[in-house]
Amino acid sequence: MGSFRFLHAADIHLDSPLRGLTGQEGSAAERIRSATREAFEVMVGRAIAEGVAFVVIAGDLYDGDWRDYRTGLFFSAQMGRLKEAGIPVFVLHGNHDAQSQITRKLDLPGNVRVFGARAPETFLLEDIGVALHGQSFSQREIRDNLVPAYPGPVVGAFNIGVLHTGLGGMGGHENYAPCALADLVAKGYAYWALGHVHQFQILHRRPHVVFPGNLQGRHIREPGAKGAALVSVQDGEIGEVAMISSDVVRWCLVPVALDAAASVAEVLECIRAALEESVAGQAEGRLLACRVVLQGRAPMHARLVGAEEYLLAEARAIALGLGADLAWVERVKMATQPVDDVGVLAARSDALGELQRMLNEAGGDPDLLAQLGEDPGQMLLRLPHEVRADAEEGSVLRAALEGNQQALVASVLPYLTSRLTAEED
Ligand SMILES: [Mn+2]
Repeated sequence: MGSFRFLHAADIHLDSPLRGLTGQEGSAAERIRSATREAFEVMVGRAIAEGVAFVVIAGDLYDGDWRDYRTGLFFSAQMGRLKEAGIPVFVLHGNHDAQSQITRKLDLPGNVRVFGARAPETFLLEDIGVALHGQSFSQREIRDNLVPAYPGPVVGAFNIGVLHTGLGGMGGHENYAPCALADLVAKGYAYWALGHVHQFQILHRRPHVVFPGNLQGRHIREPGAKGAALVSVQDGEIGEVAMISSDVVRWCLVPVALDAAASVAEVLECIRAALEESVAGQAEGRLLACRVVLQGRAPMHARLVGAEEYLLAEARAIALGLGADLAWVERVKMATQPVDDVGVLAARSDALGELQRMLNEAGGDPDLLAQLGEDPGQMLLRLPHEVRADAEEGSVLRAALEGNQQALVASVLPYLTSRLTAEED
C-alpha cells in the first residue's frame, strides 16, 4: 500500500457569521465578516503546500441554504485551486448542508466528488490504493445509525469512512446519525473521518477515529486554535495525525481578578493587563476575540454592576489601543462578588436588611416559585436548539431552562443589592 498524506476537515459553515462581533470598528471588521472564508483559504493553501493526495470534507461545508450564489462561487474558486494542484476533494453533507436544506446548486469542478445521500457510496483512488466510503445527510435530522449500512472494507486498500455524526451525543451537539465508537472500530476501516463535533479530537488509534473540529471558531464556546487534521500514511499505516491551524479570528476567555482594584481606573488597568497577556500568549498572530470575565470579591462590585455598557466600551477601547487587528472584546461578563456577603446584609436592621430577608424568603415560597415556572416554561420550550445550547452555565437563562426557579430568584439578589447600595457619583 502507498505512502501519502491527506487533509481531513469538517464543519466549515462557510459564510456563517461570528456571533457577538457586530459593531466592530476599524480594519478588523472585514476580517471578522469573512473569517470562515479566510480560514477555508488557509486550509486550501495548506493542502497545496503540503502536497496532500486528497482532501476530505466531512459535513457542514455550508451553514444552511446559500443567501445567494456567492457562497457557491467562492467554494468553486477554492476547488479550482486544488484542481490546478491535482488534488481531488471528497465532500459529504451533514445536518447543516443536508440535501433538503440547500435549494441552490452549482456544477462543481471535476476534482470534486460528493457522497450520495440515498445510500453509502464508495470512491476509489486506485493510484494510491485508497477507498473512501460515505453517506451524506438527505435531511437535517438523521436519527438512525448509518454505520451498519456502510460497506465492508475494500481488501488491499486503505479504507476511510467519512461520516457526520453526534457519535453518542457529545458536548452540546445534537446527536444526529448516532453510533458508538465500538461500531466504528469494528468496521475494519483504517481511518474514520468524522464531522459535526467542533473540537479536534482523536477518539481512537488503529483504527483512527478523528474529529478535526471546525476551521474557524464561531463564538466564545469555541475558543482556542481551530483547524483540520493532516494525516500521514506510510506503507498503508497511519503515522502522524497533526492538527493544522486555519483560524483567522481566535476566541479567548479573559478572566480578570478584581479583588485588589480600588477604583474604576484600577479596574481598567486590570482589564488592560489581562488583554495584553492574552494577546501575547494565545493569539499566535490572529485577531483575538475576547470575552472579558470580571471576577473575584471586588471592592468595586457595587459600582460595576449595571455599568456593563460602559465597561464594554472601555474594554473595547483598550483592545483597539493595543494595536491594529490584535484584539476585539465581544462582551464583558460581570461575575464579581461583593466583599460583604449576603448574610451580613440580611442581619442589618435597616430597609436594605429587610429587602434582603424578603428576597431570601422568596426563594423558599413554593407558590411564587411555581408561578415563576409556568408561563416562561412554555416559552422556553419553543426556543431553537442553538439558543438553548448557548445558555451558559450559571446564567439566568440556564437556570430558567433547568426549571431552577430558586436560582432565578437568587440571581435577583446581588443585582438589587448592588444597585441599592451603589454610591452616587
Ligand atoms: Mn453538524
